[in-house]
Amino acid sequence: MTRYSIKKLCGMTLALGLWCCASACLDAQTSNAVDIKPSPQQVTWQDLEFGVIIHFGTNTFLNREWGDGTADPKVFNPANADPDQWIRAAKDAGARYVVLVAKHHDGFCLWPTEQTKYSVAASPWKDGKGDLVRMTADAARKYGLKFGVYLSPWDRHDPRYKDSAAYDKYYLSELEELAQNYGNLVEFWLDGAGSEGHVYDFKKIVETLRTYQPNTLVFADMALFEYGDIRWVGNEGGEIPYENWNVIDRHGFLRWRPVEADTPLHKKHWFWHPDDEASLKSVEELTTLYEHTVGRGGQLMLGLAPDNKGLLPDADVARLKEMGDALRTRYGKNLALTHSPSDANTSSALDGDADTFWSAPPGSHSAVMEASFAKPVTFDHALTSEWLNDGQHVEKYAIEAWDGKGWKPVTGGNAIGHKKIDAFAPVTASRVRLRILSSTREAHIREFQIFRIDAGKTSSTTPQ
Ligand code: FUL
Repeated sequence: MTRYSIKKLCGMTLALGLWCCASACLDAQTSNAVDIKPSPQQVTWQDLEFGVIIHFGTNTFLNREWGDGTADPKVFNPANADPDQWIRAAKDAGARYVVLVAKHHDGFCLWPTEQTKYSVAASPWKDGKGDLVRMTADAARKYGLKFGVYLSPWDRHDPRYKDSAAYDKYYLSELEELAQNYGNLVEFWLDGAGSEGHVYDFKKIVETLRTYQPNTLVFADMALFEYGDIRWVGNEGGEIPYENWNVIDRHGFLRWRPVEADTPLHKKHWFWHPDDEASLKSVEELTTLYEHTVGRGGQLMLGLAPDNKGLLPDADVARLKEMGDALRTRYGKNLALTHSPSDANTSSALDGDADTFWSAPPGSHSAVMEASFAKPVTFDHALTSEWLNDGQHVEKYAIEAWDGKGWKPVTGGNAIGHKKIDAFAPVTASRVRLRILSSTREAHIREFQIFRIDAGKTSSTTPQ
């Protein structure tokens, strides 16, 4: 049986490695990269764009980020644990999926597992009869969000952790409970923190997951070169470096690996801490996070932390709503919808419908798509989205506006991918065009949208 030892990896180094490696390697890999497409599950997941990850456990009651596994389960006693409130707040922000940390590094389980006594069953909460995985899964589904779980491989409580084979057995049994009893899981989070040097049987872990959950995507920042369906961005700051390519190599395993950027709502704090209002991110920071993650073709995973009563603090709930309102205001009025009549192909990218797309001529490697308007429109942001089912093809693009005499550059970049948001100084024009300057195959554009967001802002969301 193949076994793997964990090593935390920075995805972007390897991503860049694909595009920058020596010529023989580059030829072999890029010719294959063009052929690689996402699975239907990855396509569906990428459309979710924005999720939340929820941390709640003994740490919440002990003012800790990383519990050492010695906390008495009796400290876990929230007076009013209310996953409905958590999920409503996440939904207000615009999130479409939720991952619950079912077990963090301290080993304490939020469901009444039969595999250890170190769980909510040993706590006074609901007289040991509660199940937070069940409550959170139910709440997520009630409000239309997808549900997934995080099960920390690193376990600082369980004595079996010292013995890899015994611990694998334990971990697999925990996983079987989660995979069999809580409905469809959208994502399974394998966190590499703390596991350096430990050997896990990941092949078996993923096989077991797939037995019960064939559609779950595995998030992995560790040595799951063959299996990881989602890659870690390499930082916890909510920043996806541009350019962002979906097909990247991991130790010779070239796969479609979309990126997820996890970052907490409170700076550097995944768990709740008393008197921590000052670390709450501002609305501006949150919209920037969105634009530097979703706006660069990846997924935003925002960390939420219920307090020791089991509720998200009022300030967090209010901030999440403000974030959602700000995003709805910024991207709620797509000026491209007011375009003059055009051919059906072009309309498919200007119609605000992500299920239709414009196609460049078959076999082409460059093409132009134009939107014209009866009256000039003023805009300072553009949102472009590539139809990825057939692979990621656009390598270079430009957005241009007609000034009455000629086409003038507005903005541009290389990768588009799932979504690309560009910000620029306001432009007024009655003709705007998207030029695909280079694509590996003919380009497919789901959406080309323009917005007037903040007059006067000139900084680009794309690092130059
Ligand atoms: C990290 C963990 O060590 C943090 O505590 C948190 O759970 C974060 C989402 O992942 O690796």
